[in-house]
Formats: sequence, structure tokens, C-alpha cells
Amino acid sequence: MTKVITYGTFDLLHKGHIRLLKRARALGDHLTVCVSTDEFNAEKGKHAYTSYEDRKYILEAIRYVDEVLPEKSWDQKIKDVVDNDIDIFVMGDDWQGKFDFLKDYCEVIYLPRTEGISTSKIKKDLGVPD
Ligand code: C2G
Repeated sequence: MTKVITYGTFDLLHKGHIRLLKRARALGDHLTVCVSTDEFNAEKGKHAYTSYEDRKYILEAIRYVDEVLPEKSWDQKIKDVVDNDIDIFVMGDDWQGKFDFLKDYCEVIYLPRTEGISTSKIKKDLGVPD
């Protein structure tokens, strides 16, 4: 079984997130999504509208997602890959090169982002603070 993993906040879920998850899942037989906790989001300088519990609940309902785990720190990826027998690590290419250190443990693939949509754009278009 080819296992894939990806990471993110996935706030105000939109087509760009879904397309990333769909393409990631298509690379293997199982997709684990590590969703940023509210505390880690603060570390990332992000404030998600939707709580960690609700973002987890939503992700678990997506047909392309097989398992959802918490992302609590920048430093957990190697352990996650090893402990979960991951074959492929996937991120959008806004992260191009940032996780190449994982190449010692698994394949690393950066997928093209979906243009024209982002959580920040949604908030801006709705006139709410980012
Ligand atoms: N994404 C995309 N197209 C968009 C928006 C997002 O392909 N229009 C992808 C991002 O590249 C990322 C995933 O969807 O791979 C989740 O995006 P975010 O929720 O913004 O995640 P981010 O804040 O980048 O967190 O340790 C990694 C971080 O947790 C990534």
C-alpha cells in the first residue's frame, strides 16, 4: 500500500484545498492529512476561523482523506513519515523546496497550487480581517 501525507491549516475549505487532496490521494492508496492545531496556527502567524476540531471533522468527511492527525509543530514531519510508513510527502508548490530534507525518508512532491483562490482572498472579498 502506497501511503501519502500532507499538511495544512485547511481553513474555510475551498476548491484549491480539495484539488490538492484529490491529487495527493491519487498518488497512492491512502492519504493522511496533518491539520494544524489552533496553537500551531498561532505559531505560523495564522488565525483560522474554524477551530481545529471542526477543521478535522470537515477533512474526515472528504472522500480523498483516509486519516487526519494533528500538526502541532514544524519538527514532527520526519517522525510522522517514519511512524506512519509514509511513501510520499505532498505539498502545494508555494512550499517548493522547503521540505526537501524529507527526501531521505520518502518521496517529496510539490503540486501546482490552484490559482485564483485562497483563504486570505475569501476573507478579503468578504471584507473580514485576515
Ligand atoms: N493550496 C493549493 N491551492 C490553493 C490554496 C492552497 O494547492 N489555492 C494547498 C497549499 O499549497 C497546501 C494546502 O493546500 O499544500 C493547504 O494550504 P493551507 O491550509 O494554506 O496550508 P499552509 O498554511 O500552507 O500550511 O507544515 C506545513 C503547513 O502546515 C502548511
